[in-house]
Amino acid sequence: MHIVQPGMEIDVLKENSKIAHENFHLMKEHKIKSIDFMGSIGAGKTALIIKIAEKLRAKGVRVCAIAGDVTGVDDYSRFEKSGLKAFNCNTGHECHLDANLVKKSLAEINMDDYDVILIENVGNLVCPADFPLGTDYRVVVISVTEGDDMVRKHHDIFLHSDIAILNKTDICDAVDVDPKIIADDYNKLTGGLKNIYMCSVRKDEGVDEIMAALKL
Ligand SMILES: Nc1nc2c(ncn2[C@@H]2O[C@H](COP(=O)(O)OP(=O)(O)O)[C@@H](O)[C@H]2O)c(=O)[nH]1
Ligand SMILES: [Mg+2]
Repeated sequence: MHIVQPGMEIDVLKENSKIAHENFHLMKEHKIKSIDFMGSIGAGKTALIIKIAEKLRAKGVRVCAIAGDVTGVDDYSRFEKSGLKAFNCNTGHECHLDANLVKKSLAEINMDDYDVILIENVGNLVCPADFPLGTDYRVVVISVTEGDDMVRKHHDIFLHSDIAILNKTDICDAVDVDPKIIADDYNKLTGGLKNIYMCSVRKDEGVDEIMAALKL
């Protein structure tokens, strides 16, 4: 059983927030832009980061990735295989990255070598919401294969992120999901103040618009 002492949760979040500010300022000192990609398992976070990195490299932007996973080197290896320099960051038991883990990864990175750091968070639509990492933007990635109720079921992560991405629109028909339902839920939840982007990483549709929204 997991017991949180009164006040302890607040302290953890306060400490995370303090370190996130330090991470932010450290990256700014080195003129680095950074994005936190949160989202469900299998939504396409790794695929999207690889695609964005390819497009950045084609423009001469120097980019690396931090691969956040509970265990293993799968995403790290995919990044490296694609030609994207990566740093592996296993959380061990935790269901999210936190600012301190990212601080440790930043210490491994020669920051003067990069303009952009793309961070893949642990696949989870609940836990990462409360733990900002100190990035410029927080993004949540979902896909049509998860059904049309993700926004209705997971308010916090959509409210705590700057934009949402609905990936795999190439297979909407196959999974019988209407992306308009998801977009309507998102607009209702956010009062139309934020944008949800339709995207197919596989077909390279919508990725340029996402990059523009993230000022990449
Ligand atoms: N059909 C389709 N499949 C995709 C797309 N993007 C990713 N995938 C596939 O979805 C699976 C999970 O992708 P991955 O990037 O590992 O998701 P992650 O767990 O969020 O990092 C892989 O088999 C990808 O090839 C897409 O736009 N369309
Ligand atoms: Mg992944």
